[in-house]
Amino acid sequence: MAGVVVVGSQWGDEGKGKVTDYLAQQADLVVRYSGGNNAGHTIVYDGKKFALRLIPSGIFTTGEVVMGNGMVINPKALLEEIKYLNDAGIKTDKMHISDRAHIILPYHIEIDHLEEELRGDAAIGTTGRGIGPTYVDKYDRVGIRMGEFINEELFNKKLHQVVAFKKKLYPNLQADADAIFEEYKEYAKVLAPMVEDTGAFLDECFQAGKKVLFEGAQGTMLDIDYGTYPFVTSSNPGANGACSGASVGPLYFSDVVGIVKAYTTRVGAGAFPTELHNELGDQIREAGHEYGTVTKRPRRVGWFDAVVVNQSRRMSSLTGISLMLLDVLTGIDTLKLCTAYKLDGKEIHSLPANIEDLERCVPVYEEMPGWSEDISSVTSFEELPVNAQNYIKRIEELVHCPVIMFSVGPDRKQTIVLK
Ligand code: 2SA
Ligand code: MG
Repeated sequence: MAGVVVVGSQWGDEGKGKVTDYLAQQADLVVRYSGGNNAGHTIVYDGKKFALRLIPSGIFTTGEVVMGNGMVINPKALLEEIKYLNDAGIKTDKMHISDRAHIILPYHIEIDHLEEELRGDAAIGTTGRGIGPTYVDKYDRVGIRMGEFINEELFNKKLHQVVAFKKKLYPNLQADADAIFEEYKEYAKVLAPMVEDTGAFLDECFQAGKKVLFEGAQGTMLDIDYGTYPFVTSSNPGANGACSGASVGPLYFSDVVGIVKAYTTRVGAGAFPTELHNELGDQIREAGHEYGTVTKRPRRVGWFDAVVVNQSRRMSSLTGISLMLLDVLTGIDTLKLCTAYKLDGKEIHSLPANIEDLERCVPVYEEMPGWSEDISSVTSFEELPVNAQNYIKRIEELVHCPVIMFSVGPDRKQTIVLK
């Protein structure tokens, strides 16, 4: 089958946008299946830097994209993003939006902020885009889906019902159903022609032999089921989410590419065993421009954690790894790789379920000599300094997965394909 999935295999921001953009050259269309405008995918196209939140990064290459039912879509943000692309001369006329995707409305954003405030010290550090509350509504069966949204009468009725219901739960909620309706019904009119049963559309594409790329958002450690709960997002960013989030079966996928940084980062709160709280961490943050695409928050930085990536390999059945930002490690004398954790004196090789236990885990490190040569213009594995080659080989061994690509800079030609 011709489906390939690209998944973030740490805590997000591994460079999925770049790899998707690259792999999209061999695809006919690109599908997003989870999350919403909490994602921030950066792509350099035609020498210009673009940041996308909702629209699949493949838009630059295939032109044809699908936003699956597993996504939560803020209609206003989507229209802003469409305009942003159109103003730059990028067409968005082949966009398919699932009639089953849930929409984010102003009260979801209000509740996101309200709940983060209420959590106090236990705040998750969400992106504040209303993601969690929209997924809550989906599972609570009070969500509004795209198919209803584009039916003015249905939308009006449901919106008033839901806002009344929410106001009973959150007495301080400011949301005004009439005002939301007046504003959002106009957005619905513009989006309506793009809304359809995308599961059926994808099936037609597969039947016709088209090559489909599935673009993950966030990363597997932010998975609601298998991530570092409760410091996670409210969806399944891994390949596991591609089936339910795009309404296709597991046999549609032939390859799953895990996107992995040569080190580790995360934004938001939550345990991070290999985090660096020193100058070296600051140095890597600056060299890697490690700031949130959406929120501009500085990302927390740490050593490569093979326990995390190995767990992601297991969760998503990774068939290959794309190792990103290798150039950022240039100039560091000694590199450390975390091979296991020590918990209560015992060595463990997977993440414990309870965050309290993960917080107590002490990384077990292996050291490797670094390299000082500029690697930003290498075009093959063989051109890399031998220490960089060894670093890649050791990662392959530790996570039981071949490195099929690596990247030494933001440009398309700085992506080197190995296998
Ligand atoms: P949310 O808003 O409910 O999904 O937040 C819950 C947790 O998920 C994390 N999260 C992310 N982590 C990394 N990158 C993300 N996307 C943006 C980016 C983030 C940004 O690409 O840079 O701009 O700040 C992303 N989205 C959600 C979040 O930090 C919480 O830990
Ligand atoms: Mg990102």
